[in-house]
Amino acid sequence: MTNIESDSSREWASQAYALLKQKQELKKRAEQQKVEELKVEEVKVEEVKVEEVKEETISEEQKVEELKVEVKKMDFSNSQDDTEVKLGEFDDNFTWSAMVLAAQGKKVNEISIDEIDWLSKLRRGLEETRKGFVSELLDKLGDDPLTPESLDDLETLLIRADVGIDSTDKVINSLRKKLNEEVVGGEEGIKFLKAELRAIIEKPINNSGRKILVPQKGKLNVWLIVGVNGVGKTTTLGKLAYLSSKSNYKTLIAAADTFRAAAVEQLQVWGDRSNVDVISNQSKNADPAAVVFDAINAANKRKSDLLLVDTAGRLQNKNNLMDELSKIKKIIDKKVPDAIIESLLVLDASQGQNGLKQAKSFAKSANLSGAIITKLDGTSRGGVSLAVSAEVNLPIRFIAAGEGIKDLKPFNSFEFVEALLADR
Ligand SMILES: Nc1nc2c(ncn2[C@@H]2O[C@H](COP(=O)(O)OP(=O)(O)OP(=O)(O)O)[C@@H](O)[C@H]2O)c(=O)[nH]1
Ligand SMILES: [Mg+2]
Repeated sequence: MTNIESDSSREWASQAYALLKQKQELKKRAEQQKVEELKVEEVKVEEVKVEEVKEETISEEQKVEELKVEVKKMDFSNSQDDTEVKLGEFDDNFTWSAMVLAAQGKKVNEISIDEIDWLSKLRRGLEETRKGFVSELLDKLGDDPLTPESLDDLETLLIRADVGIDSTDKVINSLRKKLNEEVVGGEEGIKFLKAELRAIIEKPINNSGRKILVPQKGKLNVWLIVGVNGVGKTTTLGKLAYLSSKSNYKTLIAAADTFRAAAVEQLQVWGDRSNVDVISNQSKNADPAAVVFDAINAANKRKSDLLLVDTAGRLQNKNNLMDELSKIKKIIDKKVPDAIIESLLVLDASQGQNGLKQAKSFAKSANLSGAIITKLDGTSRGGVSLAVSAEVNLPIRFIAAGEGIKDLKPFNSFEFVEALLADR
């Protein structure tokens, strides 16, 4: 399905591209018209002002200069939308992304620039993982039918890509079984491999009973963002705040990492960008549980749907870290017993097997309900997502492939596996 060589696929993608281009043009024209209207208004106002100050000593010339500067400023602020995504080239990236969307049942006129942009980023992000895994795999498999030897090669490659022993065993065993029953061609082998990888990732998601994680309406949802230092907790929280407020959930942020220097300021920047308030306590050595206490009060008062809690990753040792988390949970249970609590572990994909260790250790003590994989851009260890699913039984809820506010999306196993094996 993602065979971008096929003529009909290209034709389909080219139609989607033309439609998007048309939409973008229309939007641009509408915006330009608005700016023109504003300019006319501004000039009228300035003309009145000029009339009024005619008696004064300011020369007409000076006034025109000031007016020019004003108009310039206005143009700048109008075009300043750091979240706007522009349509790129009609290239291989576009075609591939459009095909992945089509394979999931999207119609040609339902595709958005945002989706294309994200898929291109994900595909690009997983390039390093692919280089050390898929390209070699394809060379080994070639177009010939699979052999027991090629399965041994595949096994080594999967382990090297941080997929983990358990999940590798599962994949290899089912491939071996299939191979014993019939001849499996290279192309078919890849198809089968994709399905197996998807099944591994989807298992904990299906077990959880919820395909995607969204705040449940009518209740306070509290999402604790946990993980060791530097994995991307605060950044992830900022992106989640944007996603959630854009989706019309009343959102609030609790700055409960009171240990890290400037953590509140860092959160405030993200809060400002998505128009979400941050509840914090600026005093030195503030108690994280007390911040959460205040934040719950605020959330109740405002009838918030979602409270996002940033937590510390830098405590002296693991026990302190877990104690802090359980104190926070106790406060929530006590104050809002019917709140829906999600403990989401943030894992930095580039840490590979180390990330897996963190997941295992947090899963034991922190009662996790899901994982968020960050920094999938530019790492060769994206395969660790599979190990987290298979070995820790954690549903992956979101993934991030960049530092921008839009570089985090709900996890989609189909898209992830297609991006991982994008060369075929
Ligand atoms: N390339 C890339 N960088 C990321 C991503 N997510 C976070 N980062 C970067 O990772 C660094 C650490 O991010 P933070 O959000 O401060 O991490 P943290 O877990 O809150 O760190 P502490 O609060 O110090 O424990 C920052 O430079 C982020 O910009 C991502 O998906 N891709
Ligand atoms: Mg932080």
